[in-house]
Amino acid sequence: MISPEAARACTELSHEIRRQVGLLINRRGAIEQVLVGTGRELDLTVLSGFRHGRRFLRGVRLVHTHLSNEPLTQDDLTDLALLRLDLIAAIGVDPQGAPADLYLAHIVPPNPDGHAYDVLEPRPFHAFHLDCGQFIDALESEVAREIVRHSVADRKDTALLISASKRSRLEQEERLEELAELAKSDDLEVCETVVQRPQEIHPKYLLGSGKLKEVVIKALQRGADLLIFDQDLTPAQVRAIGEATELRVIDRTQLILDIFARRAHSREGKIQVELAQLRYLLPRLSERSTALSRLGGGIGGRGPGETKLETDRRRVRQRISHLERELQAAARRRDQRRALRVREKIPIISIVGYTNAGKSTLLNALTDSRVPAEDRPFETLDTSSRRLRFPRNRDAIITDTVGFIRDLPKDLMGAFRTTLEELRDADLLLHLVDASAKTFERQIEAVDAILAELELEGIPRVLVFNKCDRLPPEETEGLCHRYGAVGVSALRPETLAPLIDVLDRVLAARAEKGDSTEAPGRLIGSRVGVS
Ligand SMILES: Nc1nc2c(ncn2[C@@H]2O[C@H](COP(=O)(O)OP(=O)(O)OP(=O)(O)O)[C@@H](O)[C@H]2O)c(=O)[nH]1
Ligand SMILES: [Mg+2]
Repeated sequence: MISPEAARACTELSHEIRRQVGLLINRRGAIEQVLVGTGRELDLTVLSGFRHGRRFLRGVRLVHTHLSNEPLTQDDLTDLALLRLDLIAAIGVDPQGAPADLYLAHIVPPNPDGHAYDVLEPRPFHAFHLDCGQFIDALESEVAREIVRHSVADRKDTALLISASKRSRLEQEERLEELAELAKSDDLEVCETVVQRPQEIHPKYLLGSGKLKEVVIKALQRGADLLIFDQDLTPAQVRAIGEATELRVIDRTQLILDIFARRAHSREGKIQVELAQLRYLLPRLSERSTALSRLGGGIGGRGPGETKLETDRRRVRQRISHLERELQAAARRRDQRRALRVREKIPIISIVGYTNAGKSTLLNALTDSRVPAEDRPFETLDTSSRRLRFPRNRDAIITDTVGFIRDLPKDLMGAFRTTLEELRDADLLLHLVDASAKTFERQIEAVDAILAELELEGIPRVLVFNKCDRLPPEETEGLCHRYGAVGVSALRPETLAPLIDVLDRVLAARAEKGDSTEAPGRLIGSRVGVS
């Protein structure tokens, strides 16, 4: 650990000055730093200069004195885990200033019980013998093995979810549940959630620094490599939190962008997602470049980094305008299709609703189609249109489109504007709600808000509760009554008749108003026999 002479020198000095004395010792056994603290603690901020490099443990151990021969404190253990020290030891000081007991703790590899460290039984200093070099080498390889085993076993990134906001705890927890769904949908493992409701939001880290420590320790215990914040982070916050925790940091917007990038299949969908990603990236590039330009250097005071970032930014902007032009071209093609439909006077029903409400399932049930439907958010990004047969030679087109979510990221909303604007063509909006969702009321509000933002309030709307098979019939009835809505289960075609009836009546009324020569038809889903 340390030689009896060195230990004695420390305890005597401590005894004399009534302060803790600490030694940071590297793997070769050399003393890197001597620290002097208060009577109760040491300030370890100097350690932020020591990087881990590729190793898991930091490569230095801390041996320090405890004036009243007291055991390791919670702060000591927090420092151990947070700074990933090779180990931490306290040598108690006896009343004469000589070494008394030795207290030792070390980090343990990620484990199912979620223990971050192991605290050994205290022993008299002189009775304690440990070959530190060997011990730390063994520990390091064990940790490395466990980490590799973890990552090979599931191959998934593990995320820790965080919410720091002034909203109520309940609301934060609801939002974290949604965030967890999003994370799973992005193929991430969620190991833990952390909620903070601070008086004041910490401008640099969002979380208070105590909470941030807790986060790092939890991440360590559970083998998390990614932090996902429910709140939007500024580029500076992402950087600061990343540096303080040495973990990857993203926010909800970035997570949603990532899901969209995975799911975009059509050419237009891909363009829209790439646009959103570039728009998200652009301010972050400039933020990095100011940081780099401060580092300065280079001829004429312009660092090479900045020049590169200038080029990066220019390239990003060029790509953005290129993609925007492509989108406009696609929009023109769509306008032509629209003109055709208007000439044919085919009414359009658009299914809108919160993501995962069952929109694609309903489209499939009504038209006997095979649009992919999956129990995860943002399964659908591309608009699908299908024909619904009316009797007396009348048709309707029914469309299914990208789902909504609360606080839809601005960049996404912008990029998906063309898709969303297609909703303007609708003669009827079918607002589908997952009645079994705990937060369905807030989901309705979120959808209404987005429809208002898209200025679609003028289009007749039918509210439909889906997944009613999951509720007792009385509850469905009560809900429908309260909201003036129709209840269905898209998985059970036999429940769709009342909905078809309502759609029929609304469209018929609209047809009469718009074109009185046309007889109101009865809308029939091809799969659902309506007598
Ligand atoms: N129990 C039950 N599950 C349903 C019902 N309708 C849809 N689901 C399920 O809900 C999940 C989501 O359905 P989707 O049709 O993909 O939902 P969506 O609204 O299109 O979702 P996004 O495209 O991701 O926005 C799927 O697992 C469906 O099987 C229903 O009436 N009852
Ligand atoms: Mg869908």
